[in-house]
Amino acid sequence: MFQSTVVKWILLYLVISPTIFIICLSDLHSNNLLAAKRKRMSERVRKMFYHAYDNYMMYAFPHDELKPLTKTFTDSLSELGNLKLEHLPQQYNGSALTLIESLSSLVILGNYTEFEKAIIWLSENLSFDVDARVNLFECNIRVLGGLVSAHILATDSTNRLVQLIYKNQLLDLAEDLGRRFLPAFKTPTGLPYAWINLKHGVIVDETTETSTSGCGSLILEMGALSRLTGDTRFETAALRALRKLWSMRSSLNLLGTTLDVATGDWIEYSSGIGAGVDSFYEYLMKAYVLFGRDEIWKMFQSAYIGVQKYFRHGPWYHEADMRTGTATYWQLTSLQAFWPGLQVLVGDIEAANSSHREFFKVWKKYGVLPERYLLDHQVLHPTEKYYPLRPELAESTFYLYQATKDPWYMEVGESIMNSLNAHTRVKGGFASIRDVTTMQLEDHQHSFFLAETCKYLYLLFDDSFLRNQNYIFTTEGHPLPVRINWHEKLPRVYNLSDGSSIKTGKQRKRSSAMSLQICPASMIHHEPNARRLESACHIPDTGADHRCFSDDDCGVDANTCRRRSCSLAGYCGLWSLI
Ligand code: DMJ
Repeated sequence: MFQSTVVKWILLYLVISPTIFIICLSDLHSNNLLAAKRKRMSERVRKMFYHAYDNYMMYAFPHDELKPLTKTFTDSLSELGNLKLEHLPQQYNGSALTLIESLSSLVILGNYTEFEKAIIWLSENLSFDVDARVNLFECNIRVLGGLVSAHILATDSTNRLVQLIYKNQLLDLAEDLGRRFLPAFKTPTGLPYAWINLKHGVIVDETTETSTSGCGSLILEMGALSRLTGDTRFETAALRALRKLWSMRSSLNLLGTTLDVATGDWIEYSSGIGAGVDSFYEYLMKAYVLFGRDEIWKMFQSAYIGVQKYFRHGPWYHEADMRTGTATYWQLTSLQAFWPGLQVLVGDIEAANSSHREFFKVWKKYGVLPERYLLDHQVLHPTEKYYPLRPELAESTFYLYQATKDPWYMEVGESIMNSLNAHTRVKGGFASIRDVTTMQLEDHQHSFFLAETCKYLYLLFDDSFLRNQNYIFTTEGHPLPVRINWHEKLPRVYNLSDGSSIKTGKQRKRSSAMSLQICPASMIHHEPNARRLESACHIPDTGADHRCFSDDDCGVDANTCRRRSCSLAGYCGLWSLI
């Protein structure tokens, strides 16, 4: 009896062990295949970046942006925010905008030689004492953000710079620019003018109209500048504007799209998560991650709930009147595609995934994402049929891949890359698309193609840059490290015993800002019986439309690990905080 049991076990062992071995081998094999694919894909993105960069350097530098069809340039800094570039000034000859926007991407690609060369050139040649009327928001996210981020990357502990004895030249330039911004905030409300002349300040009879994103998305760059220089005026001005803006919200915690900085009155009451508002939400969440202010976290929570409650319809987001919450425009705008990425930071992974899928379907339908798409009729907007090489879908794809490690997102990235190469790549760089129905091109390579589109695609396939440091990315894709000494109050996950930095020496973990700050949930969605792996801190999304019915559906908050509850509107959250 005993002997026959032993024989059975031995036989079982002989059958099972090779099977396990084969399974392990095939796992290993598919992991290797995946790694090889990631490598191949990242090399393809690298080539795309350099095709755009080299052509800019050849035909446009030191002007602002490349015109890839005619192989010439445009000094667009003074017209950013106006895609038509109608009123370019005569006496302005560019600020090497695309080079500034490329700095952090060069570091992420590991090209420190070019990074250093660019720093030397900018240190010796860049001046903001120019008679150019610039859009404060655009100049802040592209130029100030580009310089501040590059300064940090030039001075962190990685010793990237070899030849140069770096003496904070980029920070000096950033500080000079920041000072030129300050007159814009001298309004009765503290809300900044949308436009400022870099040499002369606010011009006479300047328009007092601005947008919510225009005055509510300055805190990351100006806050970082204050932390780096010790001059608190930048952060104070940006924070004051943000507080004022927030005080103008409706009882539904909604904001409008445009407003008057002199009176603090709303001009356009309809708003959504796209153009004119988008980065306002993004900066609340990211400012909390970067500076750890509870005040901003509370603003974000209320604002986020407002969005989910009044703008969301299944996976889509329409616009609504801030006073009543009544739906106004049923339109997808391509800028909205950043939202799933933000939701990953929040921890709403399933909601992020469902919206991302819809955006990608529209991308597939047209080959790229049109600027505006009418949701109620599922057709293109009659005039806004363009695609100016925007990054938002790639950005969300990167965040979702980081959160889930689902290889499906790599397929999305590959498909985005294929479309860009098929439709927008020309001999002289990458051109925007004027009309997605004809794929007729526009002679403009926007600087955000290098700052964001290529960067997010690259990070999707090669995230080694994120391994040893937690970063948040500004709305223009410039990384800012999450530092303990910038934090008013650290979320518990950051509180390490040595107190010297977020992660040092042996305590270093292979995780990013978002996986520490937010719940690292992973799931495999494309299978019929989706398998879900959740961390202890995950916020479960409930039901097909992500709404909860009872507190039990809500799980635990990713930041505090406190139990969440179900709101009257059916959303999970830390409601006692609000
Ligand atoms: C970028 O300049 C920034 O992402 C901004 O917030 C809005 N979108 C453009 C690119 O589409």
